[in-house]
Amino acid sequence: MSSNAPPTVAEYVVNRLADLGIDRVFGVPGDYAFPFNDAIEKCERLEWIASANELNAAYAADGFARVYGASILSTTYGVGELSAINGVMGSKSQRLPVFFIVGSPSTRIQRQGLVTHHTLGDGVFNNFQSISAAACCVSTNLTPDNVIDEMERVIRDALKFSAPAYIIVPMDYALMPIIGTPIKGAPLAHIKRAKSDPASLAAAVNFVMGKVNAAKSIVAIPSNLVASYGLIKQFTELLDKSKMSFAATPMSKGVVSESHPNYLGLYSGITSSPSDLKSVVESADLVFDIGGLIPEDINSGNWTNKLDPEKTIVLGDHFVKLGSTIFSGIALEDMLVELTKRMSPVAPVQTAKKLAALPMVGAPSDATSSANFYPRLQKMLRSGDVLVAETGTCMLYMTPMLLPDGVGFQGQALWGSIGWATPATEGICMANKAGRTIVVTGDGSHQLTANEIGTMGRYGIKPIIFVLNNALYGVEIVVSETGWKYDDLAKWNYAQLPAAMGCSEWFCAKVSTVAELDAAIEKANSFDGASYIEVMIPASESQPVPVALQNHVYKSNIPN
Ligand SMILES: Cc1ncc(C[n+]2csc(CCOP(=O)(O)OP(=O)(O)O)c2C)c(N)n1
Ligand SMILES: [Mg+2]
Repeated sequence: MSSNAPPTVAEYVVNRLADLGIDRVFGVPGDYAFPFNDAIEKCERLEWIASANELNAAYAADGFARVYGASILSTTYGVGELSAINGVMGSKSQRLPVFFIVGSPSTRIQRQGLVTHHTLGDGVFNNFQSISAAACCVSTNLTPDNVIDEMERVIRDALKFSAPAYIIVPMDYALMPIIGTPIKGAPLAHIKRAKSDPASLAAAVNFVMGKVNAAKSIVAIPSNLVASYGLIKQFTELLDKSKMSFAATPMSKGVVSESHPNYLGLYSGITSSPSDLKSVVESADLVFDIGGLIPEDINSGNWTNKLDPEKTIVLGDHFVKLGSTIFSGIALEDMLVELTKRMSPVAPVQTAKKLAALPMVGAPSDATSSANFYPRLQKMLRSGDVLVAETGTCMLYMTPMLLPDGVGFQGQALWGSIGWATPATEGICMANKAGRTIVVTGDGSHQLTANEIGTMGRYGIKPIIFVLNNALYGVEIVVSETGWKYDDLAKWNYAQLPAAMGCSEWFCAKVSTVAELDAAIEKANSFDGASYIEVMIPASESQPVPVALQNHVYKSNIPN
């Protein structure tokens, strides 16, 4: 190809996405995707990150998008894309723009009806597209003459709805030159993702300010969408100007620093922390639900959030709503900016109880346990760190835990697919330039995706990984009863895994006493490299919760 030749479809796609400032692609190669694999490897702005499998790649892309704002995932047709689907669905639930590129059999093969690998042998080539597209908010089937327009549409919609985009390209089209004039895009930070109807915006701002001026007590609750849309700065400016008190939910924990002077704690119904935060939020004259809170069980204390719809203003992604009053065509960003201009300081609200650091317990010779592990985890965190929480018992301990200044938090409360945290940590660590990435995972979850450690070692990233070894799917016992063999795990030697996967420079330890845990944390804190610490947790901790609480949580409280 001479330097003046137009790019191929594959080259155009990857370069147009690199314009967004995304600097890597997570994936697994495959023959139908070779034009993309080649184009990515040739693109100086992109690095290929070879994940151990497509599900891991999707989780890693999810993690990267949580910090950078968008990411790229590349798989082959059928077998590759279907393996990635669970991870991409998780990104859809978390509202993350992941560009999901799939290479498919050439149109020449398709037109001849030839039976090829990665098909059902029926000569049908479009039966997986609807499955993959269901995990996305926009999808496209590219050709040389639609690729320029289609890439603009796909990028615009993925960013506007903050959700994955599916891009499928037959192999022969991927290798053809594009037809038309290429478009050079802007970096993500310079893109306004949604625009407002000016009249709707003005009316909504006036309406909201009327409610603000009539309220004596106001609480704001940001959702994860504030982070997904890249609006943390705008939201923080609103907090600083208005002095509004705010609470997080499990899904939005760590979006704004928990040491912010206006921070109240974690609002999740009867599991709120501090516990009186539930009544403080629910008795406020006005609540700003920023982004749209998701009333999912874990995010709402098993549906025990009781926000009065007549006192809760939802600043949605493209609307503003209070009760039956709805303003449509309003970008969340514009609303935050306009309210910041208009709002004066409001009276703070307060909880009687304050969140505090966990008490440091445990003598050096004590066996490691949840009681002595989490205070030490909390103490080791420092500004810039991102704490990643896997679904399972550790999530229950970490969501109420107060985070030190400037510490981020990532979990998957809504989608809750165990195994997510290990590869997501890879993506988060690669995007997080501010500090360390520290993950806590249960052993059962880790067994699903532990092979991504080899990829972490290969690319030289330096996460700190805690694997809690109770040899059980412990949380399942907590929510049901002991004795089922299906909750027992194969007994792995976790601390030996990194070495077996080629991570020869890693600091690895298995700790079963408090003294060993303290020594391992001290080493990880000072070690210039990745650390992997296997912490023994007694299986006896995972006892069933009292029947009354089980009934409350899992039976009586389930809405009809
Ligand atoms: C993909 C997937 N499969 C199954 C489940 C059901 N599940 C939820 S938590 C859990 C057990 C987690 O065990 P572990 O990671 O060891 O954490 P522990 O509670 O023991 O600390 C399982 C199997 C799930 N959430 N996601
Ligand atoms: Mg376990």
